[in-house]
Amino acid sequence: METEVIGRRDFGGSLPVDNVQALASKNLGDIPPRYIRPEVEVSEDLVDESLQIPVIDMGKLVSDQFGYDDELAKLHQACKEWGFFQLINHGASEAIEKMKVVTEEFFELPLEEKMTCAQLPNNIEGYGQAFVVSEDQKLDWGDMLFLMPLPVSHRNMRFWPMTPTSFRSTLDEYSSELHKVSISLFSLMAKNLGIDSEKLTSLYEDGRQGVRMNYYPPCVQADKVMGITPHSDATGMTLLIQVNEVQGLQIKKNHKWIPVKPVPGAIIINIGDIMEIMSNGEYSSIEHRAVVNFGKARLSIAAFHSPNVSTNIGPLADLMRESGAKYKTLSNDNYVRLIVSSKLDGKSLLNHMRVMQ
Ligand SMILES: O=C(O)CCC(=O)C(=O)O
Repeated sequence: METEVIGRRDFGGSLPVDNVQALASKNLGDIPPRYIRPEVEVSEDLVDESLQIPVIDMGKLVSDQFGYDDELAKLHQACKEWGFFQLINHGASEAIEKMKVVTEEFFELPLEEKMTCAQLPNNIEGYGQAFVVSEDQKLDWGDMLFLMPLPVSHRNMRFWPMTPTSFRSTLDEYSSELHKVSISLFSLMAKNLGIDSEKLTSLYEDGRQGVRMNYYPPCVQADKVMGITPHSDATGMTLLIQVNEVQGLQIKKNHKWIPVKPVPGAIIINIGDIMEIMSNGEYSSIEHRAVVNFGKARLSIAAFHSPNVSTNIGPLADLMRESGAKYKTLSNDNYVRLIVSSKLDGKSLLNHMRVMQ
């Protein structure tokens, strides 16, 4: 059931499940069957290490720079053909480095301390897991802390850690720096799509931002578990940071899983379902997953950017004149409700939104 809390809406939550970091620390020989994913072994053969996602240089995308036109075209290509790219020279490095430190410090706290930020029933924010909708669903080998820093007026400080002491101010700065990067990218994408930049950026200026900090503990059966189930992001655009040196992100291309090798200092950007819908299919949101390491914990931080709460989710009018609408339009509330009530399952959410032609 939905509840309204000082202008902020709670759209439902996830069923409570065991803490994976605590489970991993017991060093069990065999892990509980709910985490065993037969499909991981099958898909091992389908990993292709030969390709890498494009790298886009934001330094060249400041107008009138030498190389601007070529880089803009490269960005368009990356959004159409990959839905994923790494962004360098983005100007947010300082905030990112600080955020990495407080995120690691938070997950190193004793469980009781982390649990002061635990999720509550019917709420997606806090420390716990997301997208668990039934008691027999297979589980991911990871814990998360999910917070919604934007809009500022909707922040629920109840879930924001007080330890480490700089966590809150660091997340505040991180949130605003990454929001700025996202707006610059939306503006460039609008240009590439042939629409007035304002028409896209105005939807995101006071939009929603969710930050999901992921902790994937090491696992003795790492080849049989999944850190995060294959999914595309239901939001507009995601800015992802790998916190430590342990790799694990894989994206699907040509029916194969491509491991992403993060460029030091880069932000990994991906197009979300909302951007695929708004661009009327010109850009693609891409299925991705995170695999787990045998010996080391992996940490990542995903910042999801969505339009403001009054924006309906559907193709932009300027982009459906020629081909008609390839996706339905839903109110923002109904779209969010659809996300929260679904389990992660590839691009299944987008399939609900497609108009059969
Ligand atoms: O950990 C990663 O690299 C991916 C995280 C992710 O896909 C998510 O948080 O939605």
